Amino acid sequence: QRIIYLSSTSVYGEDVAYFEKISEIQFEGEISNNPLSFKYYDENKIVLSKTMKEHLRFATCYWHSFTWPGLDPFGGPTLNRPWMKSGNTMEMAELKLEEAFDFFSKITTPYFCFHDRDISPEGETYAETQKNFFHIIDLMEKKMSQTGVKLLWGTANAFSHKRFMAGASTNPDPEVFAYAAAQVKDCMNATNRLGGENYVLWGGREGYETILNTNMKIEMENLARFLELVVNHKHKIGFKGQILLEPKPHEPTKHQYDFDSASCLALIRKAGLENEIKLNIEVNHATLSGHNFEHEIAYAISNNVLGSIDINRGDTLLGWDTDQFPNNAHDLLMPFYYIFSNGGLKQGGLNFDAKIRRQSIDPEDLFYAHIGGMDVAARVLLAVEKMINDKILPKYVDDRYSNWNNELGTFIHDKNNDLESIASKVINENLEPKPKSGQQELLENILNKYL
Ligand code: XUL
Ligand code: CO
Repeated sequence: QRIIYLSSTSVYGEDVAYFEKISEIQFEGEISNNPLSFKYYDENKIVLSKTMKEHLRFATCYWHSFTWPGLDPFGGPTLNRPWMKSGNTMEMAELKLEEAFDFFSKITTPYFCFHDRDISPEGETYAETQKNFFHIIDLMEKKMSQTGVKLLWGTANAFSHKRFMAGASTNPDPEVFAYAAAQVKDCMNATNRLGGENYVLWGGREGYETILNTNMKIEMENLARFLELVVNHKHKIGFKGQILLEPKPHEPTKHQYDFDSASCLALIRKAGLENEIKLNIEVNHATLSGHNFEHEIAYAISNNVLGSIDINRGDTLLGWDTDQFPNNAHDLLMPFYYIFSNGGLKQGGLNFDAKIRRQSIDPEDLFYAHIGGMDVAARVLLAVEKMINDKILPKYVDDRYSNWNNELGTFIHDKNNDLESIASKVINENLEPKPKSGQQELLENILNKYL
């Protein structure tokens, strides 16, 4: 009943199902030369009093790994996969589900993530689209209980179809808003049924191309209204997961209202939902916004809105969202230090919102990509454990701010005091601040020791 895959490479000379020749990936340690093994990710290893599996909460994503066919703006599909052979049909959706769960089980990410349109095709009408979707959700529910793979989050794709070309909730046409609302309602219900731990909203086209045709006030009010509807629905259906907003500065639209963590928090506050919505922060979106990942993480943690992570990597020489698998330990060290010294990922996780390169056309390539990402994250977690136990960084930082616990700091924070009483202290006490070294180079040298 499975469609047979004829591989392009010599390894696959015979007819096989796509991942048939690959078995479950095992931890073999640094000494192993087997490229299909983990060198650092040992899911049962205890780090900072939990297992690696419990800390890192990896998820494989459905879209880049099973739906994207290897397109770029100049060329067509390169990934010759059996579930893409005869178009976007229900038969193909069922095969895709089969192969995706085979992969999830073999790569051993405990979670996965999906968009509604990744798992099932659109029909002629929304009613038909909905029927397709819930048919696959029924099968997915069975697959999840057979394999034990869990859902980190679901989300709706309200950006690919041409009806969304001018946005979803920020569209000038309320019919498009209603259409997106219908999709999000169904996808939230499905996520709830599957025991999803979060529900993500990525704006996609919630922005604009030119102010010439745009009423920004209406668009932003409608976006806030959408967030309110989502939160109300969450409570109505008793969904226990977190609602997360995912920042991205541009691409596809030029200006996005959800530009970065700070702009997303402003939107959440505009809707009065600061106790209801957190953030799903993506590495490559952080760098596209002109920040780095650690800034976005630190901003979210400082404002108590860190929800989950889309883990990937950009390319410093290319100015777009390359969504590569993470493999640079240095880039992850401070973000992970911040996350794991502040309580960890909790209900969130590390979702591989990452794709293999167009030329990576063999079944093994998807494994190498995930293995590399899981190993680098595990390696950084081990380094972070040492950093936390050594307590060197907090010593410097705490010392730098320690005067805020003294008399002047307390005086400034005391609401009974005002600008005049603070200013008069400068004259009466003859205050003359003494500059102190920020010690950046010293701290950078300390950090290097952990890699
Ligand atoms: C797009 C992106 C999305 C979201 C979910 O750049 O990151 O895949 O994560 O819609
Ligand atoms: Co993402």
